[in-house]
Amino acid sequence: MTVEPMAEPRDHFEATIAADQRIEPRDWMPEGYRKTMVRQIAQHAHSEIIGMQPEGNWITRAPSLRRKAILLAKVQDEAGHGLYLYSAAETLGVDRSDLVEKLITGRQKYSSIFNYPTLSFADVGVIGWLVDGAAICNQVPLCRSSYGPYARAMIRICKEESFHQRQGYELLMTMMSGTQAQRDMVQDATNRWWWPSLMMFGPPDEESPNTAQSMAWKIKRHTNDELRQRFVDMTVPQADKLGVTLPDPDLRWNAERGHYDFGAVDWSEFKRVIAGDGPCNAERIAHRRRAHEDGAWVRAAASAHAAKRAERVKEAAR
Ligand code: BYC
Repeated sequence: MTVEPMAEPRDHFEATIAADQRIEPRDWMPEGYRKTMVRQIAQHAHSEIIGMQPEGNWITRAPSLRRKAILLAKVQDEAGHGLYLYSAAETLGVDRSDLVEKLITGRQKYSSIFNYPTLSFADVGVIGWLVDGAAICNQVPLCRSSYGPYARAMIRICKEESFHQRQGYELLMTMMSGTQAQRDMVQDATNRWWWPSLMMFGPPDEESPNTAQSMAWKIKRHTNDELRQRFVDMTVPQADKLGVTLPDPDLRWNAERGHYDFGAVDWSEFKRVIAGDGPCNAERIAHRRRAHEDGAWVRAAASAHAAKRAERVKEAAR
């Protein structure tokens, strides 16, 4: 069903949202909607790019050729996700180089989760299981987000994230059937990543300034707390099957609610991390800035090539 053009662009926008149809780049949209989309897509793109670092840290030390090939492919997928997302943001009239500048000067956020260190190879498995698991929970509903280019990018991203989640779980299954030292590594990594994974969904609903408007515009389809609960419910049986303990003494099934109850997240830690004071914030940004500077010659060569080609096309048309 398509929404018929209307005399008032605002009416067309509202009717498109109400009919669960997509807003496309050529459509009129309120400035607040455009700004929210740029904010969310840019932050998401930055997260994918910064998210290459914690796992990239283990590429040269993966314990076998097979594990190295899998990890390389996964990290390359994250780069691809970043690129689709920067392209989706550009459909809103912003420039990728400005977004990158905002990231490396700390003016735009990226996910809190990537400010934690990867201390052992078990972290690679736990990131796949918990971090990609949380990402899937958060991003599958975004495939129905109201902004067309974002929703379409999300479909492919989610397919790849599902593969990432499975590779993490398979790695952990293998380690759990290994030696006691390997099982201890998995438990230690789970202890460190569990709470930061719950923080990925954002602040509690009553402290989330953007949720109400983003839900009204159908950018977000569920609140932060709804998705966090969904993630906990999905993950507890997976932890049981794996044989690891989730580090929360308050975690228990609540038959009345039909959900797991869980303990209080330390929101002061979350606030510190998103304000720039997490364990690895400075390192992540410094690394990103260095990589950006190292790539300057590639960007210069690519734009010189594009300019030359445009000149040739112009000459041929004369
Ligand atoms: N970390 O009003 P709220 C991945 C900010 S990539 C940092 O609830 P909103 C993956 C929020 O931006 C993971 N900041 O905001 C990649 C806002 O600040 P501003 C990234 C956070 O937008 C590689 C303020 O807190 N995923 O999965 O309605 C390998 C108030 O929050 C965080 C996405 O980006 C956080 N965790 O909801 C593996 C998904 N949470 O901007 C995996 C798309 C909140 O007003 N994004 N903030 O200054 C979203 O779904 C939503 O933007 C959020 C936040 C749920 C994250």
